[in-house]
Amino acid sequence: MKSKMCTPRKLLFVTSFLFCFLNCKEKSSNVSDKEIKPNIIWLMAEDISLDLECYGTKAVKTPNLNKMASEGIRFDNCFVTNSICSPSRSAMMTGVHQRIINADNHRSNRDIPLNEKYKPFTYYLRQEGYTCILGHHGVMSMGRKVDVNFKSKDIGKWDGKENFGLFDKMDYFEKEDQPFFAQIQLKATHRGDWWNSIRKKSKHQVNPDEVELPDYIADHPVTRLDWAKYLDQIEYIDNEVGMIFKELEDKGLAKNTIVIFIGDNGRCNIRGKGYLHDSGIHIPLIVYHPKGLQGKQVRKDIVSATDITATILDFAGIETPKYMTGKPIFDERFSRDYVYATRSLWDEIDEKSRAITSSNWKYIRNDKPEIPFDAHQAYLEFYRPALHIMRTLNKEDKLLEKEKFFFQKTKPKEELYDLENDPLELNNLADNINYQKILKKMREKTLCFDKKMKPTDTTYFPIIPSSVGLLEWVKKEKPALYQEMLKGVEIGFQTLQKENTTTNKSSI
Ligand SMILES: [Ca+2]
Repeated sequence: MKSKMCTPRKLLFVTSFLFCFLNCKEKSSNVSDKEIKPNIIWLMAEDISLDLECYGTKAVKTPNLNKMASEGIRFDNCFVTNSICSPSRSAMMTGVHQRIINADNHRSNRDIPLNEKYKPFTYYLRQEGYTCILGHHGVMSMGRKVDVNFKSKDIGKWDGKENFGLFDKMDYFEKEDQPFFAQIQLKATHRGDWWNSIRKKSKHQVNPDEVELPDYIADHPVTRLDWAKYLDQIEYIDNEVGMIFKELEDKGLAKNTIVIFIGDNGRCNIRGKGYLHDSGIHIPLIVYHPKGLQGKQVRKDIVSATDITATILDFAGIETPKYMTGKPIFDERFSRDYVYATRSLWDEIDEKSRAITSSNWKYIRNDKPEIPFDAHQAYLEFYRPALHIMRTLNKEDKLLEKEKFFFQKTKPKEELYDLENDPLELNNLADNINYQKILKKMREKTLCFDKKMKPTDTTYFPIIPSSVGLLEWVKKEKPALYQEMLKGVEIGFQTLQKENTTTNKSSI
């Protein structure tokens, strides 16, 4: 569906013109863009799929996001371009697919400057007079995470040669910052030792009996409780969203501030974060615009997370740089047939999978089929109770057919899913003789994207994850605790990391 409304850039022009016209008798050219450009807040929730009440999830209560969606525009088909944090965030920070800028490998190349052709999008906002703010004083851990795979600094100037600063200031947006852009991370939904304490303090603990598990996760008290805890974290971030809206009201900024809510990758669970299945790359996106765009809309068209970058520039009246792969989603000309997503290095697992999603079909090509879905990645051992429960059930031959797929010894070389009839992607049609025509088309299209998104350089220098050593240490030094983990208990990755002085870097 294409928007029939005024595009943000046109709207900005018309508003500027009217403002100028009405004031021209008093001041000739004293109209400052600063007074009329919208402020923009980008709320980025960690590791979240479409598990909000406004997307139809029953057990969870998200009144603030419901309100945002009912007064704004809810997007039902937004996808990230990589299913883990740093590559996905690198793409969003530049508006360019992360493969092109050689940022596809998690936590790599942190000392290598971007090719000079590419710039973080805050560079353009700052040129246009925007104050760029990172984080928020009231949210968990101040919401400051950036996590991009190119040389950068949180605060300072950017020229891409000597200076690599992305933002101007931290934690507070104020009237005098206008126009401002604030990027705020909502961290609670990321797996962490805080999940238990947030659940404990919650006034509405999600009832494990009420959660609806997807068919590929075994129904078990541990998997239900784990899912309920995840939804508790979503309720926590919903409160944070409410708090930010209240602050906008209190500071008299609400009428001129656009708020965008988006995820950085899918939920951290089986087939989620780290995978190219729907639950790894399909994320929530809600755009609230107090005056420029008609609310109460639901858009079903395919949107890429990099499109949000171009859209923010569009809201600020800035033309999309030609090199960007993202496109402004409220432009009348917006159209996208596919999102191309990749999975490469994540900690010690050097994967290579590529996928495209259209409105009806999903194709995944696994170039390393010998690496199983259940790759025993050290970090994930600490944070996926469902994995341990289902491994045990698998050994006992108690998994249902739909649940076994993840535990195959190898991956299929190709996967093809009919999203309309099989949204959970349970039935791989790649070997089905009736679907060879669509398979061929999707395969060829993916190869085209492989070429189109060809990296400027392919060198990468990964960080060695501390989680590998930590897991070995737990096995050796804390065997009883390790046994607890195998029963689906989260034993506290970060607490253990602090205790184990031989490791020093977090993998989150
Ligand atoms: Ca993330």
